[in-house]
Amino acid sequence: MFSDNFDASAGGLNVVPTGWTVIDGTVDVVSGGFCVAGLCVDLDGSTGDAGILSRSFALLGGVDYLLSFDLSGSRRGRTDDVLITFGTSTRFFDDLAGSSPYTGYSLSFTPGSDGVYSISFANAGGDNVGAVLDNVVITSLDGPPTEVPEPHSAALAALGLAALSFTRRNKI
Ligand SMILES: [Ca+2]
Ligand SMILES: [Ca+2]
Ligand SMILES: [Ca+2]
Repeated sequence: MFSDNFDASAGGLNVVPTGWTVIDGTVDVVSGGFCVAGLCVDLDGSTGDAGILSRSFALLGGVDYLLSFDLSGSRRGRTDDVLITFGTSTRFFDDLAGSSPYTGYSLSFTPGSDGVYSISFANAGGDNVGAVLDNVVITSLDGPPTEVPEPHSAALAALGLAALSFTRRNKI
């Protein structure tokens, strides 16, 4: 339902990637060997105050969502603490080594109700050298019903009704 490889953002120091919000501090949009491909984000900008990269989404209650992303160490020797959040789910990288290669990580979240929820990537500290982020993707594990091809809809609906009546029978 969402993906951004940052390649459409403008590169530069202390810039905000297109469509994102940077709270309290700055990030850099960098390129070349820092990235999986194209452009990516150094989570600690160039103002001595690491940013929190954030973005909000309207999500449906009860649906399982998966946030996945590629995260690398700073590639400049320093270690970094990085906190990732997705709704109420969190994932913390404690002393992520500068040499830690790009790795795909994920974080799942199931909203309790329909609403607007955020993802955020926060690098601790502010030495202008941060962990590097590329390829942020959110998928809905349940899949929207609109993706079901038409001819199968009726059959699935019938199956759903059968399951419902089965459930009801079992409750008695
Ligand atoms: Ca990229
Ligand atoms: Ca930086
Ligand atoms: Ca740092």
